[in-house]
Amino acid sequence: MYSDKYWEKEEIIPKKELEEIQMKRMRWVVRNAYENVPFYRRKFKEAGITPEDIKRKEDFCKLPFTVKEDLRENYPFGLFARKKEELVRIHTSSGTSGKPKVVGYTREDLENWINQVARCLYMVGCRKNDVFQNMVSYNFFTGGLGFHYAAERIGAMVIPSGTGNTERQIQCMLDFGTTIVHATPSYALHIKEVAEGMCIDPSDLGLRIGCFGAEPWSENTRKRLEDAFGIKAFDSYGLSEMNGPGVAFECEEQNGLHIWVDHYFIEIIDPETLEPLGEGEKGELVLTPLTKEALPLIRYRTGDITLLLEDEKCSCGRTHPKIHRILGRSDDMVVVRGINVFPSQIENVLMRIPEVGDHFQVIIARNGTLDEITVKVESNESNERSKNSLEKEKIRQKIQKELQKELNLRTNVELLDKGSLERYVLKSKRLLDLRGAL
Ligand code: DLL
Repeated sequence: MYSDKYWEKEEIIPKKELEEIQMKRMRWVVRNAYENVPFYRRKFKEAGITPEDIKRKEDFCKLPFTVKEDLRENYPFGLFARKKEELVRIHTSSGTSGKPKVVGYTREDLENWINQVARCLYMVGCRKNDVFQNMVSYNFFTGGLGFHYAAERIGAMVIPSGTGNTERQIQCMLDFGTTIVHATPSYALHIKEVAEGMCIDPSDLGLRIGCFGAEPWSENTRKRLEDAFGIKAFDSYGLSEMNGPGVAFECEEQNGLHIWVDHYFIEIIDPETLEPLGEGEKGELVLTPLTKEALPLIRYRTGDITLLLEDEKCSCGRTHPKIHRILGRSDDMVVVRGINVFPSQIENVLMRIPEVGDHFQVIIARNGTLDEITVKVESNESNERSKNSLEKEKIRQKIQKELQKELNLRTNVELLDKGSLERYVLKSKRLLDLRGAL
């Protein structure tokens, strides 16, 4: 351990030194891909470049992009730069269609990854005497083992409770003295509800810190979680193709996520023109892992929309840049009557309305030639205590008005009783686009 405040000295090295490390690693990663992955050798040839052409940072944009389809088409191990016998683990990530993406790790890759996630956990205050309850899936998903080994490395006591069986999760918190939880934000909201159903005030569970991620969530959801559990809630970002969790994480400022640029080279591009965008411009995040031996993905298009925040010195002392919380995925963004809408925008509006419960669903359908958005949203009251229909109609109209203000779009709002919508233990599915299904 480096000091009381930081897990690794690399978190605070001067920017200039960071850039030098990046350049050195970039050249290594390009060579690793070119020499060991026939797919990249072919792509480089097609682009008319060799690893020797990559000398400076500016040269990097000559390199071809890698997309999710490339992983699927080369299923299972076609993009690996190491032989199977050198790998010590694989994970998979299933999308909405086709074959899952398979990602692999050498021993060195795992070492790096564990330290990256440990960096994140240490940054938000996880220490040796903490009890860390890991409420995400351990099956194939990177979130389970990724956090598990990192919390162990710090020396915290890990409860590998996985997903589901919510009442038992709550009992574990009480019996074992959990201080830090890790879950998707939507599952955390569900835990809150189940605890209340067990007549337990979530703030009496004794939790201190929540690490939430793996799906988009909003500032207002953070507020709800922090208020209900009496915790500090931190946003955690990552993706299987870049090891898993641990790519970017909030620090105590809770104002943007530090992205570890000694391990990832980052770019933000316009997803339509593929042109690079500058600081403060919203676009698609493109990542190149700089230390991964087994799977050197070059300029990987994540599909995630964010922006690079202004390069001010963070009060936590870390020198790594920050990105805005993920606004949504480019394939989650729906264009309705010419207007771009992200489900996370809708979430942010709903979660600031006190009469609204924690769960909602967005349905897009075509009515004749016109696209319609329906927002099904639960009230914060249970069936028995429901308001009369006049009061309900007033709330419904209020929600509709707030959404219209934010989205510039009229939506149909249906106010449902608490408990009407499906609950998810891992990633929630809040957007249902029925337009293609017609
Ligand atoms: O979700 C890795 C992870 C595990 C991250 C645990 C955080 C915590 P995948 O299943 O491959 O990996 O999904 C990656 O999830 O491209 C984003 O679209 C989305 N995502 C992940 N974290 C966030 C976040 C893991 N904090 C995909 N906010 C990514 C918004 C997120 N979206």
